[in-house]
Amino acid sequence: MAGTVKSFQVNTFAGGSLTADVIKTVKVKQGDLGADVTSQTGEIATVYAYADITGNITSATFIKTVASKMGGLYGDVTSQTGEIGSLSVYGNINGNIESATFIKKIASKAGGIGADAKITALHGDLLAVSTYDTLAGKLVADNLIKKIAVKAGDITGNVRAATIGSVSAINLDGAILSAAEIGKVTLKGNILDSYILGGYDIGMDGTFGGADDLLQGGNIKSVSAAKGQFARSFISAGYLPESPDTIGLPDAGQAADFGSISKVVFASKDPNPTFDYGIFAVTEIKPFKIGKEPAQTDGFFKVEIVGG
Ligand SMILES: [Ca+2]
Repeated sequence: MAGTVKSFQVNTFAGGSLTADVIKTVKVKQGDLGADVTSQTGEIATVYAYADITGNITSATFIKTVASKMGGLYGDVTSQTGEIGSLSVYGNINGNIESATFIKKIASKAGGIGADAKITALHGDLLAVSTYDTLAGKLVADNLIKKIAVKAGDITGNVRAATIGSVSAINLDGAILSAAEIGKVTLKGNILDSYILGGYDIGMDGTFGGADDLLQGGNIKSVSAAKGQFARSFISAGYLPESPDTIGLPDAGQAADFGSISKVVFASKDPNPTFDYGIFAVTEIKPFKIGKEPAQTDGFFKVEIVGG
């Protein structure tokens, strides 16, 4: 279809495709949106489905709003030259979301982000990500990720940005947070099998390894799991610790020029550790306590200034 689709309203739109130069509004009032929605020269302003979105949404420029009232996202959402404004669904996010520039808001009211989903802001910020349940996929932004809020689940996936503002969840469990500047990380539960890396950049692939990894200086402002346990995990600034996951990476055990950690809080540490873990920084680790005891190196648990 050439030209502009101003308003396309149907009760259900289970398959096929809708393609036009510009698409203003697609509204599926009762069922799933299973069709692919594609704009070829301009934007896609609004896509709404009552239930699941299972088709792919692809805009030649930007996408303003994608919403599902009672369903999840199972297709991919791509803006090829512009931003993605708001993407909000009720259920799980299991598709990939990629913006050529920035993303303002990603939200799941009752679900989480699946392990195979990757959300990418290629040249800009990913401002706000909020979910009810676990964030298992990857979040990567070229610049800032301002806020990640997981209300009742864990973070088990990987997050990469130049700066991460605030992160909150129940547990960090098998997670990687990677940014030159990491602000405030707050857990209601535990920090298990995870990496909070201020300075070690896992790159836009959102995972350890590959040509996009880079060791540089970095800072971590605050990591708090006030009632939780810290086990088999690493809070590290300007340094890539050696661990079962980092063995074989060229920078494992290497330090950059600087790295500081301002605040760490947790209630207890791993009672049965089997490899070195802990808190590492190049420049400074502000003194902190575990329970009533000053935190210090104790067997496999390390509190260490490294490099230099
Ligand atoms: Ca990588």
